Amino acid sequence: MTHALLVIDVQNDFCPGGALAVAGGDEIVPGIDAEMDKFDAVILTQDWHPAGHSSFASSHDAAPMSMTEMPYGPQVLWPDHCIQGTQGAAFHKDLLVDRADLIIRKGYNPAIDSYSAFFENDKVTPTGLEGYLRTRGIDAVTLVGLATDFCVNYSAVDAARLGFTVTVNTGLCRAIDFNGSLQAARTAMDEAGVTLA
Ligand code: VGL
Ligand code: ZN
Repeated sequence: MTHALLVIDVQNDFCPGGALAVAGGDEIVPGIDAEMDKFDAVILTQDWHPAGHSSFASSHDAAPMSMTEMPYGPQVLWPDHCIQGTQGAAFHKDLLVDRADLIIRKGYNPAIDSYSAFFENDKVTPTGLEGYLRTRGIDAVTLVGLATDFCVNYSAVDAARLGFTVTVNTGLCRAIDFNGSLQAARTAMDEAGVTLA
């Protein structure tokens, strides 16, 4: 198999001190760096929202972590995070960004959030990652990064549905774990045929 390491959203805003900090988000960075040499390709994703993005609670006069209904379905309203060009959107300083073959940005469409590295939250608008993987002959992906229950989960489930062989290295992921989201994510990944290692 030709196997890619898919490093999801290891960005300052998801690390302690960031706008949407995930507990222990920074702890996984050395372990992720150490994995890179074991794969045929290293791909990073970068959450990359314009200011005033529709997934921000501040755009709806709503409380962060409340829910809203979007044309494409229910959406968690997040604190402002990963705004294009800001330090919060930058990768953690210790992540070996120079080792990446590809950096794929997502969440740039003001009207649609994008948890998955493959499709926006409408589940139909592609990011282009599927085509990149296929044209490079990559048939297996291992996911690591942030957050287990959102962007890692959605990316892993989509990869499995697209026919890739998918592993999530849970030791190199950390979760937001809000309203049962981590348990729901584990179930969704399991049902999609994702290997949780
Ligand atoms: C993420 C919430 C909002 C993630 C991104 O990377 O898991 N979560 N944007
Ligand atoms: Zn986001």
